[in-house]
Amino acid sequence: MDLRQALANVVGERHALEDPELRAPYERDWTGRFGAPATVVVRPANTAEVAEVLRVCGDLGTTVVPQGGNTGLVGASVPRGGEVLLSLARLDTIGEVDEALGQVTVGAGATLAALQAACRAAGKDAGLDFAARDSCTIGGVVACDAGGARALRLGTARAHVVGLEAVLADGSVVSRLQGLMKDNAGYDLPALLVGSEGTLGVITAVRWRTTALLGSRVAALVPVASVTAAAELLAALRAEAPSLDSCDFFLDDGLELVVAYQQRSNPVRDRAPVYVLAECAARTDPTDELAAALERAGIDDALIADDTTSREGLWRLREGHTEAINAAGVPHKLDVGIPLAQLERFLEAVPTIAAEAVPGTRAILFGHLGDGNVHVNLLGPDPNDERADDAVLEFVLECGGTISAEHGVGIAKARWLERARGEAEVAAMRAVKQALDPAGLLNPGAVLVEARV
Ligand code: 2HG
Ligand code: ZN
Repeated sequence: MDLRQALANVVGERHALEDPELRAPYERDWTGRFGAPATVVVRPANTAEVAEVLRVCGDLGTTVVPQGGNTGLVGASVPRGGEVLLSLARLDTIGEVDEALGQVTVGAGATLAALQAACRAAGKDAGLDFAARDSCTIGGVVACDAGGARALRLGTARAHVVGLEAVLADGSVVSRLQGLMKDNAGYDLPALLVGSEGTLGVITAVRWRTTALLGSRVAALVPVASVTAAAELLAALRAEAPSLDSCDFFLDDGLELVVAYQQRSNPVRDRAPVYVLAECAARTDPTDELAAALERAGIDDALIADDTTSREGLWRLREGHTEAINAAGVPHKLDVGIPLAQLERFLEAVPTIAAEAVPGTRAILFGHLGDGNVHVNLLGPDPNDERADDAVLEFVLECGGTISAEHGVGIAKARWLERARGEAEVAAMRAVKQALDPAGLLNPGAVLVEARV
């Protein structure tokens, strides 16, 4: 029996897609930089079908790329060519929120926005948020340990995972969905699977820890003269505003690009090299806390937004960067983490470093100030020309930073993992991969280059 038919027998004819037109949306990533044809796209309906799909692929020796909402930015969730593309989109059920425990079981294919809505309906908060909320799915969010703006207060996806269910490469199912907060019996397999980018197992469901719903929010967009001034503002916010929920930044050229793309008038009158977008959230109005922090930092020209519409208007300036950049070309995306003390040096040097590596390269820099998480977007180099990426990543390591903060390593940065983590750590990672996926079935080439399995 051929592969497609064997898979169709598991998931049903309608959910084993061979037609190139039907496969196409699963085969190219959001930026347009990564992707290749899959042999077949399979859309199982539940964990048992996922397990059977992996067994069939194992028997026939076919590699598998798991995919959630296809919003990944490092090429980890689209085919490299010839794999089975395993879409988790149909595993989208969200259980009832257990109000006493503050937990909910959510299928890998449920979107972050759907989880947020379910939590809100139960008087809770999902505690995680970022621009891809309407398309990204919880399995992918956990598989790459996504972060977003609120990570500064509530942590990355990892902090919200009480337990999870996953199918391992041999088709066996491991499950910790009971929601036991204290359960240290044996190795913490769920923790190992968080951030493993589909290379160690396929996450099918997550037991999610909700947070308190803080109904009162206020945001401030603050133009500042330098990154040093931005860091001083961050310190003042931390000192004066325990309600600080997020603290992002962008630069003036990014603002111009976004405003032009969104065809709106620039709401910022006092132009500056750097803009900080800070938001406070509390049960009672946090405006006074925010005002006290701004005063302590000597700021009197902030744009304050204390209603939902104006807050969303400010956030569109920050979150709109990704779409505006995509409209300008196929970006090389380097999601990196930089120690705050090195941030000024980093942001100043990167445009020159990138342009020296590939003349004409344009660098657009923005991100999450509170975490030192910088999204370096490079426009200009061909999709396969990695000279500018390499030069920037080299500088990241020189600054004592990390090559991946919240998007994952994927295939985009796998080459860099050993430089970043060192030989011993990568050898241990290979040993884990070898133990859990000895045939190298799952997401080959992601995280570990040529995993010698
Ligand atoms: C964000 O913070 C996302 O908006 C995407 O992590 C970043 O487009 C990017 O580089
Ligand atoms: Zn981000």
